[in-house]
Amino acid sequence: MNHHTQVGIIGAGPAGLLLAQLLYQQGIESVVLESRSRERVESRQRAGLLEQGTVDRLRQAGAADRLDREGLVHEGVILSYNGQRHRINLTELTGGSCVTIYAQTEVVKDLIRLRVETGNPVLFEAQATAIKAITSSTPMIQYTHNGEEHFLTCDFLAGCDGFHGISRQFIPESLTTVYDKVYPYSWLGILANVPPSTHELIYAYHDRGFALHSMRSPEISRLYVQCDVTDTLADWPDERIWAELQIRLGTTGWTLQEGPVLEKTITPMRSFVSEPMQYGRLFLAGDSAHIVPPTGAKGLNMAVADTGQLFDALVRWYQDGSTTDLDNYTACCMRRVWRVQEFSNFMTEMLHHNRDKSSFDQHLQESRFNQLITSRAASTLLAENYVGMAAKRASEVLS
Ligand code: FAS
Ligand code: PHB
Repeated sequence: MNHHTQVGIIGAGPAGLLLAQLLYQQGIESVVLESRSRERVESRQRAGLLEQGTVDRLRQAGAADRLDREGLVHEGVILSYNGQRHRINLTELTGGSCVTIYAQTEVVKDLIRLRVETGNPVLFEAQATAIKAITSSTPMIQYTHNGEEHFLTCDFLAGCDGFHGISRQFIPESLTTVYDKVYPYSWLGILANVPPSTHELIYAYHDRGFALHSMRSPEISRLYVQCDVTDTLADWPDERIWAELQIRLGTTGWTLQEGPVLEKTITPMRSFVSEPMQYGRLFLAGDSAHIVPPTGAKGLNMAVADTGQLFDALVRWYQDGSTTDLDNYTACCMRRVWRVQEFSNFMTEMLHHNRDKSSFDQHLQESRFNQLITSRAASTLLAENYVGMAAKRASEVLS
C-alpha cells in the first residue's frame, strides 16, 4: 500500500508517541510505525522518574490526567556512601522544583490510549525497513506490516526508533560523528511486590557495588544492583539479589522490606551520542540519537526534551514555512545532550564500584561524595541537574 502523511514517525516509545500527540493537537497529521506489539511496548519495564519539564510536556499533550492522580512527587533524594546517608533537598536547593515517579510503561499506555481515542494510527508490528528520498520534499518510509510491503511518503520523518532502530543509519556516515563510552558494569533491576522501604529514592555507593532503591507505587518497589557485564540472570537468584541489596543499601536503624520478585532484567551501562541528529527531512529524537547510563534518570527525559524541540520546530515550519528552528535542531539539542551526558557520567562514576580504578581515583570518588554533603554549591548543582533545570538552561550563559 502507498499512502501519505505529514510527519512519518518510526517508533512508539515516549518520543514517537508524544510527538504524534503534540502534532495532532496542532492539526498536523502523522503515522506512527512500531515494530513490536502494543502489549510488548506497554509492558517493557524501563524508566521511572520524570523531570518537571517532562510532566509539563505531558500535561501540554493532554496525557497527564492519570500521572497527576497516581504519580509520586518527590522533593528530595538520598545518597548513601558505605551506609552513610545524606538527603539532597531538591525543592529547597532549586527554588521549588521536584521530580515525579511514574513508570515509562504508564506514560506509554496513556499516550497510546490517547492516540487510539483520537482515531489516529499507531501501526503495531509494522517494521520500518528503509528510508528513501530523505533530502527530497517527499521522503519515504518503506515498512512491512501483516506480511506485506508498504510505502509511506511524508513531509518529514521522525526517527524515534531507539538505540537499536534503523533511522540513525540513514544519516551518511561521512557526516556522522559518534561518541561512545561503555562502562565496566551493568544494572540488574527487579520489580518486587513489596511496599517501598523509604518514600524517596536511595542511590547507594558500596565497596561491594552500587544499589538503587526506587518504586512504582505505594505497593510496588523497583530496585537495582550493580553487577558484572558478564553476569546473566542465572547468576542472580532472588536470595542473592536481596542479600546484596540489604548490604549495599543498609544503614543503622533501617530495614529493607523484601517481597516476591515480579520481574528481573539486566541492562548494560553506556554513554552514546551520534551527531548530527538530522539529515534532509529526517530528524532523530530520543535514544535513536543518544543514550545515557540510567544513574541520572535522564534517558526518558532527554527523549521528551528532543521531542519538544522537534515539535516546536515543525509547527513553525507548518505555520510560516520558516526552517530556522529545524536548521538549528541539532545545535540546540546538543547543548542539552552534553549537559545531561556529563551529569549521568558524574553520577555513574561517583556511585559505582570499579575495582579497576586506581586507589587515587577511588579517593577522588569518595571526595566527590564528601563535597556533596559539605558544600551547598555542590549539592545545588546536583539538584539542578537532577530535576532538569540545568539542561533546560544549557544555553543561558551567566551574566
Ligand atoms: P524507545 O527505545 O523507548 O522506543 C523506540 C521504539 O521504536 C521501540 O518501541 C522499538 O520497538 C521501535 N522500533 C525500533 N526499530 C523500529 C523499526 N525499524 N520500525 C518500527 N519501530 C521500531 N531511562 C531512564 O531515565 N531511567 C531508567 O531507569 C531507564 N532504564 C532503562 C532500561 C532499559 C532496559 C533500557 C533499554 C532503557 C532504559 N532507560 C532508562 C532509557 C529509556 O527509558 C529510554 O531513554 C527511552 O525509552 C527513550 O525513549 P525513545 O527514544 O522513545 O526510545
Ligand atoms: C527507576 O525508578 O526505574 C529509576 C529511577 C531513577 C534512576 C533510574 C531508574 O536513576
